[in-house]
Amino acid sequence: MIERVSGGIVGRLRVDRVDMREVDQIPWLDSHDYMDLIREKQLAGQMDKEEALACTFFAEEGYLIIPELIDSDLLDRAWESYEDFYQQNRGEFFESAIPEDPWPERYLNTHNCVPEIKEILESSKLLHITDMIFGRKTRPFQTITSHKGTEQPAHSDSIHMTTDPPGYLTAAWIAFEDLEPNCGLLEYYPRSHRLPYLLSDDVGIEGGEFQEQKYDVYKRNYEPAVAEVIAQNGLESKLFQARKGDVLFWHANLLHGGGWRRDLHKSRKSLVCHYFAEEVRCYHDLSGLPAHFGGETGVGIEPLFKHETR
Ligand SMILES: O=C(O)CCC(=O)C(=O)O
Ligand SMILES: [Fe+2]
Repeated sequence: MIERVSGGIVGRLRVDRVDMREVDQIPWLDSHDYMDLIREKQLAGQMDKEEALACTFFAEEGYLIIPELIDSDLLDRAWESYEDFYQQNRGEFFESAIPEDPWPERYLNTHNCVPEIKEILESSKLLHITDMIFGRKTRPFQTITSHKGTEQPAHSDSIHMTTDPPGYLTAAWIAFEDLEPNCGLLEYYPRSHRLPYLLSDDVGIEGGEFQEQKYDVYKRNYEPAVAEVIAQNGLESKLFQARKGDVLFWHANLLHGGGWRRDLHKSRKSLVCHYFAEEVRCYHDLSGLPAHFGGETGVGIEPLFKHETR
């Protein structure tokens, strides 16, 4: 369990900072003295001014947006290959349960089947930023490709992709097209990464329960607990109104999800790349099992999240 000390008030969000005794364990941008550490790197010529500003923003807000980071041409090639793959393997994809929804469900680890997706996952443009965020080398873990918004309720990825020490996960969310506001944009809660991690034990999910009940117990215990954290701390969300090639990186503990798909016909072509850092333990907190690197190739993701009519 990480010990935390209260660090003050920012808006209505209480800011917790990890205890200094853990500093050599935790990601450098999570430490109390991240400002000094960033300045030291800059003075040592290991980081330019733009990178220092990006690190400061990430440390404070828990996310970072880099416009047009991925080349349009690579995105077009990757999506074309993914579409071909989808057409040839439709049986592996879950189709939407909602008749008026024209889009298939998400697909896991597409990089194992579509070389251009692997090229994006492993691109130096992304890895340069994730290395910088971790202060360590990055270990690419997983990709999720989607034609549409997920409407996934707010969560921190640390319940799904956990590290010991905590915080050594980050994700890059990449838009393959200019997005329409009604498509169910990515929704995130700035600064929520500084709140305590909420893991299975904290929400009363017992060992073995996930194996038996799968996401029923997650929905019953975890999601309401996150909703309560949001309400209690008065967290306000932002929507990622992305244009093609824009990338949003989020912190291991930043709360996020998929916004309301007001117009089911609007696509939201996107890719999420999840990254761990090297030399940390990587596991799945809900089941207690080690993270499965390179595994579960090409698995269509069952629609876990019901479409909301608001
Ligand atoms: O794309 C979204 O709407 C959310 C995806 C997400 O939460 C994830 O991949 O970790
Ligand atoms: Fe997530």
